[in-house]
Amino acid sequence: MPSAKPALVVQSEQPFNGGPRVEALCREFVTPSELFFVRNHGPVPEIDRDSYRLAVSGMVAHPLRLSLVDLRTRFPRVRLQAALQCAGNRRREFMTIAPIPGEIPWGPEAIGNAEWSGWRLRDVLQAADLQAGAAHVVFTGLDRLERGGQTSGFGGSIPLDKAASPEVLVADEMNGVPLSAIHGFPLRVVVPGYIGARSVKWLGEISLQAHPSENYYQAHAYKIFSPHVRAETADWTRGLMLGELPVNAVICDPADGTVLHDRTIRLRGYAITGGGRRIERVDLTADGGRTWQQADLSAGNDPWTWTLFEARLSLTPGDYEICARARDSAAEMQPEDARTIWNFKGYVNNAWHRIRVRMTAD
Ligand SMILES: Nc1nc2c(c(=O)[nH]1)N[C@H]1C(S)=C(S)[C@@H](COP(=O)(O)O)O[C@H]1N2
Ligand SMILES: [Mo]
Repeated sequence: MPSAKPALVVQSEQPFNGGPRVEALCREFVTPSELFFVRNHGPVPEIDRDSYRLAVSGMVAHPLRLSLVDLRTRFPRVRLQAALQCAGNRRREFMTIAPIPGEIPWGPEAIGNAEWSGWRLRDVLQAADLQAGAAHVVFTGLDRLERGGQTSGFGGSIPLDKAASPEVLVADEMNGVPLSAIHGFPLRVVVPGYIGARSVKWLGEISLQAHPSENYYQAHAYKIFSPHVRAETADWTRGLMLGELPVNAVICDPADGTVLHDRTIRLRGYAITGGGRRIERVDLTADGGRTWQQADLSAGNDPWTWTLFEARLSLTPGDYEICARARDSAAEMQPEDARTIWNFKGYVNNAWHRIRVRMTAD
């Protein structure tokens, strides 16, 4: 669907994948829907609102089949601002270290911060009455993806304790209007603080089980390995399933490679972390980490949204590499060197973010 999002830089048309220009990304705290990145693994399914039912099954005493009207009448509506970040955000920087074939070369634009509305997942789970031993909540989408001769929906799971947290939603609205087809109409999961892949779109089924999802995108993809492991040598049973996001900060404006004339440079960007932690500070350096300047943070400092930052640096003429790094409320910091966290699928790059700028003498 080529015209789905004209404001996005397209990574692929089929399936549609794209994100905004990085400079446009953090101008507003709530990302306008037309600038919200899109990550699809297959074609966008067409779903009829009236015949749609959400199945809740597996280790539950009362399996459910819920229409959109059932959801509206049985559960209290909640609204929540939260960021979604793809595990592949900032993969392009990893690709300059060693090739990562077959994956989308995302810059830092595979992230957005929206206002979601819908119902608490825990309210829906409570209505289904969980059986003892249920430990993972498995989501399956209604998209049809081909993998090794088999067709199935995109899927993944989260541990039950996360699923029971109040911030995890089954959402039908994004930024005050019903979800667009491309963002998951009529219903998607929103799992703040986790990699975007767990926020399953076009949600068809929620299933309770004792172990994580066997879906390809939980059991195989979205696993992380040490830097020396390659696709050919990976023992997939030993890869770690990704869940919570690490602390990360990105300079959005100015863009990498900008030539500047004023002696003061205004930097703006975003920071995000996982696990219900908060961003405590973002620091910037123009001298390779010898001295750091603390940025101003946007108000709110909510654990599930992103935090925007802004700083002014005074620079004499010359070429600079400016780096950003954040620190969160669990005293987590970002690694300096992306090579120490490189992995062959290119996931969760949270190394110091670096841009090069030139300050001219005129
Ligand atoms: N059914 C389904 N859900 C999905 C996906 C998908 O391809 N199919 N992509 C996932 C990934 S990897 C991400 S990062 C987010 C992206 O959500 P967005 O396209 O609304 O930004 O959706 C997730 N949910
Ligand atoms: Mo993703």
